[in-house]
Amino acid sequence: MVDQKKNPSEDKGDKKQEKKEKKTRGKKKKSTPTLKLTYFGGRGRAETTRIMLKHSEFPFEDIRFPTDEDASWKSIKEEQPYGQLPVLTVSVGDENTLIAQSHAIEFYVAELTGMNGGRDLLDRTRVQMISHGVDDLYEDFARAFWGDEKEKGPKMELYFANKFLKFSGYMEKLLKSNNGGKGFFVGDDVTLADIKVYVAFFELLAYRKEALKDFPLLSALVDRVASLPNIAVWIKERPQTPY
Ligand SMILES: N[C@@H](CCC(=O)N[C@@H](CS)C(=O)NCC(=O)O)C(=O)O
Repeated sequence: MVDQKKNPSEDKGDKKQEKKEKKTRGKKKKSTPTLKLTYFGGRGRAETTRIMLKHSEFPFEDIRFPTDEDASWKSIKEEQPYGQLPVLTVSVGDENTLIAQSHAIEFYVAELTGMNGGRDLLDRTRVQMISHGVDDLYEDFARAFWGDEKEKGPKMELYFANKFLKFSGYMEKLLKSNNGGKGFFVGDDVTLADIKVYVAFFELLAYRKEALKDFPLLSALVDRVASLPNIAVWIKERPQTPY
């Protein structure tokens, strides 16, 4: 090909193109959000999000107030969307957006990190179905755990003999329906659904070690999630807290 000299208008065109590319490059950089996750000392309602971020190596600030009695927490409480934590501060350029409600935060981070079940709408919906199922499985446990100390024992017995067994049975079956239960809940990769299952069962097993003895697939899934390299590191290094 002949190497032709550029005429001045071509030169201008090149410069315009260069400018445009610079602008776009700038924008692309700006649109990667910076994240700050604010919560209290424990795992609680922030841990699913923390684990997804750790697994995906997405950097974030992990801000923790020691308790909800903390004076610094109280001083910013009313600035939060619902006066509660967790809150995820998403910063893009100079703009900060506060996202409250743990489920909304989990959804956003799952989308951001590609842990939402991929492009298929049905798979993404199944991720939501499993995640909401975990909430159903866990809520009575949490109520008993945080409730009246005197009623805790009998309430837990009732819970583990009924709702826990029923829901773990459903979960085991759902897990089995994907790749025979040897992988994850949805598709071929770990998603928000598996992380939620892991987080809930971590707490349940801390209370009752043998809880999953009749649910071998679920039990293996919990171990599988805990063994994913970045998650294994996080479990080891995260603050050791009672809940
Ligand atoms: N539905 C909300 C509940 C949030 C919530 O109950 N947060 C508690 C801590 S787990 C809280 O902020 N308590 C302190 C306060 O209300 O001052 C969510 O899932 O994020």
